[in-house]
Amino acid sequence: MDSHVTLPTPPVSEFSMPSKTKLKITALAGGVGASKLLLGLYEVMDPGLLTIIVNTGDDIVLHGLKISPDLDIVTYTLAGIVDVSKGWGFRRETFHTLRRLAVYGRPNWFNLGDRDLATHIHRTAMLADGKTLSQAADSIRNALGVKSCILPMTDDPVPTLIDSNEGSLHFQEYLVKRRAEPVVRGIRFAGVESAHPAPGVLKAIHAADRILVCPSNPLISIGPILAVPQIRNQLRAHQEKVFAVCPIVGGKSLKGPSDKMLFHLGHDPTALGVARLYADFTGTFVIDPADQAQASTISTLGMKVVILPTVMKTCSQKRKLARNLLSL
Ligand code: FO1
Repeated sequence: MDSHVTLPTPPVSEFSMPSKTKLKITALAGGVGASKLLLGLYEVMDPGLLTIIVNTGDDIVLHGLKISPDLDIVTYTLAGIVDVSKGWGFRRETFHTLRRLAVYGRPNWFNLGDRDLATHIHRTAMLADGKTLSQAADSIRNALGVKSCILPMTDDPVPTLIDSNEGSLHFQEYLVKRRAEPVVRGIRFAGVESAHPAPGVLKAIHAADRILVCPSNPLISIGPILAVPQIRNQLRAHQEKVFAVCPIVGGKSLKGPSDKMLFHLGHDPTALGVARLYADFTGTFVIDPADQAQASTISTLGMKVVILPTVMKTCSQKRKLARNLLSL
């Protein structure tokens, strides 16, 4: 076994650590997969010390409204109002407005609930008043009582476009309207070359005691964040503080179509395949015990490897992974 590989640690018990840690944490996040770990962190640490940099490549304008799914998923999850079974939208949501919109012939493949629409109307109105996406995100998280700082990766529009066997599709068209069925041939983040990191993003990376890359899709959730100029370099400059949690376990995605996308784009749909994508800016790569056999190969990429249970089905598993990551 390579000296860089850390064997499975004894699980941190609910009682073996102080309940709150004073580490300043900055997390890079997509939507549903990331929110599981973020909720664990929110519950075991001082939430005021947590800053989350969120993917906005999934953002889309529908019915004239600016929708920011990953920002909202993270915010609703930490506010305790998310529909836990779906991982997005409000719990006990209704869809009367969407049905009325369909009467006017408007597309209704993207399920915007009645309560959720208030968020999009508020954000769109703020943008129309000359405010930024960051200011809108801050207003929403404050109003919903979320104590952590939630930052979009950029205030500039950077829509993720999927080049597929069915042509170029907006990411939400690919994922929701076409149910991730098209074969992915390429991914683009339109306009990313001229995008700027949102205010506070580079500082949050610099000032953090630890940077966590959540178990999100490396190509279309973490990928857009890394593609914003300066962010990847800033992470490289703080590589020893970067801990990435692998979103692939036993060759399968924890959530969504990551495995399929990795495969179609010529990457290994394995922990090692993800490790290769992160090796230039990650100090420690966290894999599940199911992938222990890949640990020594991953460590040859120059990262430390830590083996921890990363599957989070229950609240206790979310808190346990969060505690384990804070205690490394
Ligand atoms: N995901 C779906 O699979 N179907 C939907 O109709 C849908 C609507 C939706 C509305 C608001 C929102 O914030 C998220 C929504 N999502 C929906 C989730 C979203 O498409 C993706 O999971 C993320 O963009 C990927 O993180």
